[in-house]
Amino acid sequence: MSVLAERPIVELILAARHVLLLTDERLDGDTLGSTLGWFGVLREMGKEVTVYSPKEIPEQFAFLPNVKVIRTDDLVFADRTVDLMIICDCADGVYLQQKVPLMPRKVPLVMFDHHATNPRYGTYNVLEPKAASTADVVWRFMKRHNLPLNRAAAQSLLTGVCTDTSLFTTSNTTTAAFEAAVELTKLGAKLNTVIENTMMNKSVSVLQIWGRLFSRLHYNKEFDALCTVLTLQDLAEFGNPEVDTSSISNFLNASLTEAEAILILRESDDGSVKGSMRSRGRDVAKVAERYGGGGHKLAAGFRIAEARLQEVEGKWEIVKTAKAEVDSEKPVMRSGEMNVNFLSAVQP
Ligand SMILES: [Mn+2]
Repeated sequence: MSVLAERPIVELILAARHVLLLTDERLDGDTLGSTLGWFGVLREMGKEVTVYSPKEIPEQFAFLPNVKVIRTDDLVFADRTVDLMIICDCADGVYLQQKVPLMPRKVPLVMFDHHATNPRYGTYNVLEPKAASTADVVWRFMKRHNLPLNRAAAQSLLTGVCTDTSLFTTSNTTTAAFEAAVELTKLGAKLNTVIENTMMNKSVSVLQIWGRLFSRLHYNKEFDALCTVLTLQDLAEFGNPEVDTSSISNFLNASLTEAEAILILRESDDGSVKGSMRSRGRDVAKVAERYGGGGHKLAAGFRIAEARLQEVEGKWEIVKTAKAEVDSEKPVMRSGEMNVNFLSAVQP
């Protein structure tokens, strides 16, 4: 988008008195970093700013500046003074369909993102599908329009750039992402703070779970992917530590060259099974979309509701739970569309 084409967005931001910032449901360094980057800039501009997340913030992001201002209660949507919404790094905006009707009046939504599958659901959309992170999309926008970046905002944005590129190791890492990182560092953002808090600081129990997942790795010929699984029972055995599956799939994708794709299936305490996919070439977003998910060509995910993982004769399968079977009118898994066995077999 040109500077001129973005003028209406800048006018909205300049005129806004109370901005509601929104994260994605899937909380990662990029959605939080981009959102808190906006928080710093908008506060610097003297605006009232409320930040909302549909989920509680994982402990690993406690280091982010201003993270404590993030609210998770729906009351934020009842506030009459909100006159602008900004959402960052949210590929579909689906959760907003429940939240926007709670608002007392119509408020424009500006969306910043880099997911190629994004349907441009905002009133205004700044979408760069080739960008390595939403954080660097946001940084370029702020730079183009001379918005006042401070050190706290820079630290948040740098976190987004670093985490979405696994510290500049993924193939989606662009020159523009490096440029953003250099400029943000000049503003006082610390790279080592990001590394220590996102790549390092693993507890013994988390590494033991990583070990269990590694021990289950299996090359799946039909899918041409390395697969592994994580069950709720595994987590319980190690005292239910917070485990970030995407960092495991990033690590495996960066470390293993035997397969083109990585798939981690994980039971979630909401009764679903989540799939986290990474690829070195093949378009895994297309695969994820078949299962109701989405993402990027090389990094995508999906969620299968009312399901769990089960080992049957040495093979892991996604099985429907009783609730789903009762509601047979609406099958969770449609046969033909969802051949789960070939995706989840993890034993030779
Ligand atoms: Mn992102």
